[in-house]
Amino acid sequence: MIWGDNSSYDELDATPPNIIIIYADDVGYGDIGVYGSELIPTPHIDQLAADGIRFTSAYATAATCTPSRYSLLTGEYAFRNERAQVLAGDAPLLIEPGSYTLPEMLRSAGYRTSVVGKWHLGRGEGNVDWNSQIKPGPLEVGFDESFLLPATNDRVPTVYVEGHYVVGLSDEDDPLRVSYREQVGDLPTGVSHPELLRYGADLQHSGTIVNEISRIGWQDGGQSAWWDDEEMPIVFTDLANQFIRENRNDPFFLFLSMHESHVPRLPNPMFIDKSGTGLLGDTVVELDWVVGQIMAELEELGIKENTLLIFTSDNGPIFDDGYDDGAVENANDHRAAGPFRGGKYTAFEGGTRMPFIASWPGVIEEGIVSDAILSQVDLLATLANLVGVEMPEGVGPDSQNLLPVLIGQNDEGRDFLIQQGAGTNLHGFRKGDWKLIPAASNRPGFIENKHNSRENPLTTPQVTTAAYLFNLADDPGETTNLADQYPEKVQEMTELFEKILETPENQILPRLRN
Ligand code: NG6
Ligand code: CA
Repeated sequence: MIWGDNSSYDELDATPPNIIIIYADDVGYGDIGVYGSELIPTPHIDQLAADGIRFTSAYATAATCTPSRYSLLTGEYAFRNERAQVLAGDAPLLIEPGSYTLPEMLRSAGYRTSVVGKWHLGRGEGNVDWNSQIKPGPLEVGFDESFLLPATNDRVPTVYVEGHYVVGLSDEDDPLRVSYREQVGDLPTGVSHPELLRYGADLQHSGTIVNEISRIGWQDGGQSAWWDDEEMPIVFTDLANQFIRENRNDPFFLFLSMHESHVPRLPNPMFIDKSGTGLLGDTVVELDWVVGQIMAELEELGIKENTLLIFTSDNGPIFDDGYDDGAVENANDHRAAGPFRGGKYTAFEGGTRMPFIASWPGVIEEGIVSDAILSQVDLLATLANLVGVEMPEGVGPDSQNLLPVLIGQNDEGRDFLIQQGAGTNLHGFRKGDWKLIPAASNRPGFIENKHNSRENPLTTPQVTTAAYLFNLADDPGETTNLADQYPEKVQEMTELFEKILETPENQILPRLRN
């Protein structure tokens, strides 16, 4: 076996595989056919699972986007960095330039690296002028190329940024201005012109109207650069496939970070009414199409055998995240988080338990289902091992090398992991089949995702008074709180949990794994 011993591919006279991570936004465990979705057809993602391995206990580190992405790229739990929380669209870059990151690590192994799609990790140093060079950004933290929507599709600015520049700004006399404090310019907003909206929104999402949808924040000017939401999946897919084609003869890493099924949901007309569960499902069908396009490109170029393709998502699902898009009314009893409780923002399993599929024909056997526990924070150390890079001491402090697990050689995954809810104080802690939501995290935070709440989940305090303890083997839906019945278990797990809050997991684990 050539993997797992940090040998370099040169020594082994083998070609390192291309690596593609397709990262979905707010797509839940139960949104994917092979994970049990009956109302959303996802034939391509299902095929990917049939080609390779599918995990039932894979996790994002957090139940919101910015922290999960931060962990994926740095190998560090996001709660260790106070700034690693859902960022505004004009926030400065979250990852320190020069940090050790997943793309930087792969670059050191000779990979060409690209990120296409949603970023949401900030850029610049504050007070960004969108009309000139915007720096630092993805190019300063390990990517050779980038083409991105800066934050979320519900936040201004609604423009693409390629490398250091906004794409398509054409008029120097009409500069793009962006604010999260006050209205800039006098363009219609959701508040001033609700009659112009495709569908209504809460106050937070009632800023500047773009494509008949009001957004969070205000923008003015630079209209030639404003994106067309319905074209977005095609724009990203074409660019991703172009990158794949251009680099087919050399190892490449593509982080394709799609925005489906995040709000506002404006699928391309090709996908309208293609699911049995309204616009939420339609956007997942769109995402499945994207996955199919990438798979087809790999096949056509003859590089499928030598490509590790991973599909997963950044946090759990939510029906109503601020827009009246009919998601709740048309849900049709769809269980977006599958058998799990909660969803986006929550510390219950639905917040972070993700679909996670990996295919690498010839190495990963077909049709494996693994119950091993792994976290997206582990991809850094795992892929470092895969490409034969020895990581410097201290980097990726929470990242475990689970290469044998990822490629289906064994199922000795993690013993435990932290599942960060919304904010920095609400966590779940899974150890084996036990799941604790510690009393220590019963500070302001979002406990239950009601799927139709109009309270801002990031700021609305929901305080519970006691710890939750569940046994996931008997009770995957976290319905029965066993905390009173097993106080020693609560105590033991709370101690370990608190230790991890303070100490990089890599310093704790060697002892605990024995
Ligand atoms: C919240 C937004 C929500 C979504 C989320 C980020 C409000 C009331 N809600 O602040 O709509 O944009 O941020 O989602 O503003 S994430 O998937 O990128 O983390
Ligand atoms: Ca998300």
